[in-house]
Amino acid sequence: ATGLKESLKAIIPKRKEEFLKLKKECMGTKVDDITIGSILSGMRGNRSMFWEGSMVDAQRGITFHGKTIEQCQRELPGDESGNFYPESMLWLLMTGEVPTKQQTKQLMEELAVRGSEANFPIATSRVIDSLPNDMHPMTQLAIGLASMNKVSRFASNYEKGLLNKNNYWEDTFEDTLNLISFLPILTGKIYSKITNDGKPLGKFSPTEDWSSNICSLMGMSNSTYSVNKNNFNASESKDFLSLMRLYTGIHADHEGGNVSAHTTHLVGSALSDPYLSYSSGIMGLAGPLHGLAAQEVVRFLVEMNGQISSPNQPDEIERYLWDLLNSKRVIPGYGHATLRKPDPRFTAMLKFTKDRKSEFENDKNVVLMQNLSSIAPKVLKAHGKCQNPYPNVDSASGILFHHYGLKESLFFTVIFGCSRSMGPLTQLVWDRIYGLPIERPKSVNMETLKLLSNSQ
Ligand code: FAM
Repeated sequence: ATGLKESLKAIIPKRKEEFLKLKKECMGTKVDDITIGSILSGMRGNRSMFWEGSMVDAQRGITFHGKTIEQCQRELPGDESGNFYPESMLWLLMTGEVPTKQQTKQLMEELAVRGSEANFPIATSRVIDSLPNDMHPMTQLAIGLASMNKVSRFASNYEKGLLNKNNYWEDTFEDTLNLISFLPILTGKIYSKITNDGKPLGKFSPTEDWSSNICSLMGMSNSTYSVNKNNFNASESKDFLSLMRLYTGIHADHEGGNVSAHTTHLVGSALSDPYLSYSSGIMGLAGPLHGLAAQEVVRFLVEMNGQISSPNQPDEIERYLWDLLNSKRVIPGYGHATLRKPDPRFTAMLKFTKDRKSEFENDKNVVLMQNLSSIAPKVLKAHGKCQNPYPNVDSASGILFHHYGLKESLFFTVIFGCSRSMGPLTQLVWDRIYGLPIERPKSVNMETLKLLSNSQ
C-alpha cells in the first residue's frame, strides 16, 4: 500500500487536466443568477464557490465525495463498533478514494509520529501556557493554531523563495498533515487549562490513533493518568472513544460555504499558510450562529427537564415548546439553512444512543433529546414558520458529550474544530494544486444597487 502523499500525487495529473479543460473551454458557462436579494441576504444558495470534498443536498444531507454517512459507515475502514476512523475520512476527503485498511493504519501511524510530544511546536506550548486559564477555549485554539505558523514549511520556504506555483501544494500538504496531527496535544492542553489548572490530564501515545489520543489527553480514557477526573470504566471509555470517532468523522466537512470553511479558503487564497488560514476558520466557528449551537441545546434540555415532570410526558413537552415559540424564541437544534430533511448526522448520533440503550435509558437529558426528535417537528410544522422542522446535528452532539462527563460546554466547539480541520484543509491543498487565484468578489454600494434596481 502507498501512503497518502503518494496516492495523492498519483491522482493529481488527471484531476488537474480536467480542471484545466473546464477552465479553458467553459469559463463562460452561466451557473447562477446574482440578485440584489443574494447580495443582501448572505449570498444564501448562490452557487459561487468551488469545493470538492463534500456537498449538502436539501434532501440527502451531507455526502462526502458522493457518499452518504451510511455509505461511509459501510465502506470506510473503522472500529468494531461500526464507526469509520476519522483518518479514513481524511483520506477520502484528500483523494476522493476509499482507503484500504492498511492505508488507514499507515495514515494513523503517520499522524501519531508527526503529532508526538517531541514534534509538537515548543513555541505553541509556551504560548498556550502563558494564556489565562479562563480564556475562551476557542480563543486559545485560534491562538495556538496561529502560533504554529512559526513551524510552517509553506511560510518558511515561501519566504526563502523556494516555492513556485507548481509546488505550493506540497508544503501545504505537509503543513496540513502536521496541523491535524498536532490537534490532540493542543486540544488536551486547552482542556487541561480550563479544567485542571494546566496540569496534564493524560499522555500522548505514538501507538494510538488520532481520536484515542484526543480522548486520552483530555483525561477521558481509563488508560490515562490517575488524575482522570471521570474515572472511566473500560466500557465507558470505549464508548466515549466511539463517540469521539463518530463525532469527528461526521463533522469533518460540510461543503464550502459555511463560515469556517469559507474563511479558511478565503484567507488561504492570499497564500497565508494552513495554520493561519485554519486559525481564521476557527475564529468563525466560534460564532454563536455557527459552531456554538450544541451548547445552546444542552442548556435548553437541562432547563426543560427542570420544568417538566418527566422526559416521557409528551403533553408537557409540547406545552413547553409552545411557550418558547410564543415568546419568540427558537427551538435550539431544529431547522437548517439548506437541509429540508432530518440531518443524517443527527440520525447517526441518535443511532449511537439506540445501540447503547442500557447506557442512556437513565439519562433524562438524552431521553428528552430522543423524545423531542418526534415531538418538536410536529410542533414546528403546526407553528408553520420554519422551512425545516427537523433536528440538526447539534440537537444530539452536545448532550452526548455531557452524558460522559464533558460538562464544559464551551469546549464542545474545540472538538468540532479538531474535526472540521479535515475538510477545509484538504480543500486548501487542492486549491493550491489547481492554482486557484486570490478570492476577490466585487462589492457594491447602496447607490449602485438603487441604480441597478431602477434600470430593470
Ligand atoms: N425554532 C423556531 N423558529 C424557527 C426555527 C426553530 N428551530 N428555525 C427557524 N425558525 C423560524 C425562523 O426564526 C424564521 O422566522 P422569522 O421569519 O420570524 O425570522 C423562520 O422560521 C424561517 O426560517 P428558516 O428559513 O427556516 O431558517 P433560516 O435558514 O433562516 O435559519 C437556522 C436556519 C438553523 C439558523 C434556524 O433554523 C435556527 O435558528 N435554528 C435554531 C438554532 C440552531 O439549531 N442552530 C444550529 C444550526 C446548525 F445546523 C449549524 O449550522 N451548526
